[in-house]
Amino acid sequence: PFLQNVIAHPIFREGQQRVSFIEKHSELLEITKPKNRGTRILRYMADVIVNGNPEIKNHDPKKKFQPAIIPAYDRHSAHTPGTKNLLTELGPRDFSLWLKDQKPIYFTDTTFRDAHQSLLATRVRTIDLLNIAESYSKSFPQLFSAEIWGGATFDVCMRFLKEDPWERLRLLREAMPNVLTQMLIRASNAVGYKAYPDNLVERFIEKSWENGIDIFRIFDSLNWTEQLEVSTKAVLERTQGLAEVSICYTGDISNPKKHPKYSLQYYLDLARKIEDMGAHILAIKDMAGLLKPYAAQELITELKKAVDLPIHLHTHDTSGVQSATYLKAIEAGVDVVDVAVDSMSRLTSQPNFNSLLACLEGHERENPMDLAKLNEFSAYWENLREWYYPFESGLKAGTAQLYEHEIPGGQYSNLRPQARGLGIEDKFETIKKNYKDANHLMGDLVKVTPSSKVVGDLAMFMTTNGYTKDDLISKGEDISFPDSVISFFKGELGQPHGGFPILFQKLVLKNEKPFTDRPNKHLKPVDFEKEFQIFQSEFGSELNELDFLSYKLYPKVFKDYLDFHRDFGEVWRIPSLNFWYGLEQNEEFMVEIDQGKTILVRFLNITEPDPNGKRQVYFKLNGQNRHVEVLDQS
Ligand code: 3PY
Ligand code: ZN
Repeated sequence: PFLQNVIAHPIFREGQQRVSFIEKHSELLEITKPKNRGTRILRYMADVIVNGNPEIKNHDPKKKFQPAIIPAYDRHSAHTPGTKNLLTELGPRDFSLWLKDQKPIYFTDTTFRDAHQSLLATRVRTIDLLNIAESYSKSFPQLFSAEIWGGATFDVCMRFLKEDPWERLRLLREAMPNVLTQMLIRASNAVGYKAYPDNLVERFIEKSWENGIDIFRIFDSLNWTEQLEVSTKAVLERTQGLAEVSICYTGDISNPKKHPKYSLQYYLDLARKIEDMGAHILAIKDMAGLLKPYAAQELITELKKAVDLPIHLHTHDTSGVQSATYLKAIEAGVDVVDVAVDSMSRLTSQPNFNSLLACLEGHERENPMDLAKLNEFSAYWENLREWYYPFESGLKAGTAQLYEHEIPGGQYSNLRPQARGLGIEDKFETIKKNYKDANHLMGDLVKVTPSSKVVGDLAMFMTTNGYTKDDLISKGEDISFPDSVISFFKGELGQPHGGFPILFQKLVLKNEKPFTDRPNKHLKPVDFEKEFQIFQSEFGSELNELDFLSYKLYPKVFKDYLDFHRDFGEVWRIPSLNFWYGLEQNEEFMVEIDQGKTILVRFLNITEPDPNGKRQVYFKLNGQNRHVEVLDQS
């Protein structure tokens, strides 16, 4: 390696300096360990060929996939300046004033995050997002923002995709420098399912900004403003990004008799509190798609009177009528709406971007864009979506059943695999009914991660044990409830609007005492300096602060990810069809293992298992024969 360093050095190659060359260039002695990237990729592929990807169940090996074609763009042209450039120029406060003054309707594209979280259980991999990111941001500089991060992506990246979420963020940011990037953050629960110490959430926000996030959509799963304040303050004080603070919408303001708890007044009061916190944008986060068209008209009209903030509307099209909600909201003056490229839209995802654009042609709030080009992106996603077919939820059409169960879009697509894991997929109808009953037992909650997960856990618990709502009440004293339900009733996610239902709370907690203040107050702050040192000595000095944050948010998931990464390397670079389904005999594929450095892998053949169950998998890597030994787990 030392000789290679010398020979590769530009000065040595040009032959300009021979005397004291080595003494003057101490970097020649820095011998980096060979990375064995190719070998690790072969190791992963051999394992998938022998044992399959553990995430893929019941794959039909005869299934044919079509290529996903990246819409053409000029690689050498600069990006047209967009909203990101404007934010840099104006700063967040003036940007917010600018937005409020705009007549055209603006669009946030959620395809890179919520759409696939809601349709494909968050499984879309970085490589498939990155492949079109530059083309997309060059084609649509008029976008308000692209939602690319946060929500469930952080966890799923590490847990199932074996990717580093921070790397995803940096890569997408680099590819989309002109439009605002957006993330979803669960206030004091950050991108997790429980409360974290305040200083951890604050540091997480700061690092998210430094690594590429512009808009922080902050929500609390119980709409508890005390929780929203910590994250909002962190965005205002530690970043130059936009604090977009959310009201989570539930119930139905157009039917106050059926839903007295969540009235128009409730939402207006929340909005005023959010404005007082110093938010730059108000989001209406309709995570289940319950906001009906005429309710949206009323809500937006009244919010516009109540607060001076621009309003950003988010919904899920589970009912099938949410484009009508957008039309009414647009006519009532909403500033931005969330949409997804058409082949990734509707059902539990966002309304259809392409169709909405077409419908608004000639409208006084039209924001013209190149629809034909957008349709090319839809074609990319249409074929790509099929690659992820094992993760589809099975929902075929919009459903009014939503108004009964109120399951958020992002949770719906996950509920079926969860049920499958518990062996109760055939009871999906009962699960939905139990979800509704669990919600009522828990006091009719705002249901969004993580409160929705608690309701889902109780529904699963009822289904696996055959309990009805009445059973839980009559036999509750003798029932050990799921941990997440106990934690919820202890107040560990905060205080719900209207308080806890006391009787059921007592049945769940038995003799434990709940607390009534912010759960984060009970958590010890992170001692960053000390804990980071311990982290590095335990896991490796090459790990950085971002790894440390991933670890603090998801200790076990991070440890597993790290072990996997050490064995198999940067698997995010493997094309998705090969990552999920392996390779056919004699099939080959290319992997860019570093910028401009590509390897060519061909799968040759595989031996029968030896008496110890081991198989040899033979490849050609850049023309050279290689083989990997794998234990057959079958
Ligand atoms: C999330 O928290 O991940 C959500 O998408 C909630 O709607
Ligand atoms: Zn959503």
